[in-house]
Amino acid sequence: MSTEKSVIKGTPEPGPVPKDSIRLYSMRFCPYAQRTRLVLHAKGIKFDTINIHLRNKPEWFLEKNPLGMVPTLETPAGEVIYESPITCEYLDEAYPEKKLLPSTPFGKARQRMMLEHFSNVELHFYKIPVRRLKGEDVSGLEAELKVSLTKLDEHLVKKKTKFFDGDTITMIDYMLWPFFERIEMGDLEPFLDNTPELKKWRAHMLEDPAVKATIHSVESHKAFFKGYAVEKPDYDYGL
Ligand SMILES: N[C@@H](CCC(=O)N[C@@H](CS)C(=O)NCC(=O)O)C(=O)O
Repeated sequence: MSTEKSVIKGTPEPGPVPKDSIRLYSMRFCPYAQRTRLVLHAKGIKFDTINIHLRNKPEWFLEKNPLGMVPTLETPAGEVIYESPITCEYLDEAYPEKKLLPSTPFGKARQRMMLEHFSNVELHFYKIPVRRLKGEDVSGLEAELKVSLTKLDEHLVKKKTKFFDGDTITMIDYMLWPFFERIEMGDLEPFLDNTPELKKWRAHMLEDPAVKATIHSVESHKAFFKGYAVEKPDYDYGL
């Protein structure tokens, strides 16, 4: 079973997850759910998707994940996994072909540390444009984002590689990508003017098949954001 339109309270619970598959509860414009979608595509995992209406959630979804958040994965055995980095690590371990995380403990720790640092500013990609629309002062948030993007750029300069952990794409690239896909959504492109390596990384990412499979156009992101910013998100925009 797979749905595109988001399901609401009162929608019957979907049947069990087929044995050779995994299920993703998602929302089409969620950057966190996109992380999981990127990993599912990159690893060629068979999955179905159920999009949840996050303002009118089905009761059975809240029973599976009391936090009521996407991404949430469900396995054929009825195991439920949530929090985007955890879902992605789970997939990398449960489907060992084409590993996305490094094999050494330090390699894994290095990527997790990078993600942890980025998590302090990831929501700035939303907060800055929302607050700008409300006419609020965003100079503090802008300064924080600038520092963080400069650090990412410096990392790429030092490493001299196409991606964050080498010349091939790995988990950390997929964890960061959804926010950079949305840079035009919030008119944040000027932030890349002083980070040329990050700009190049973005161009390399756009060539990746998993990115291509999960991307929304700038126009769609902008249209979704317009509703989101005034607390009227249209989860089914474009369908
Ligand atoms: N820390 C979570 C964040 C996920 C998240 O914020 N998802 C949003 C949609 S983009 C959500 O499910 N919101 C529903 C709610 O808060 O009720 C993760 O990494 O998975």
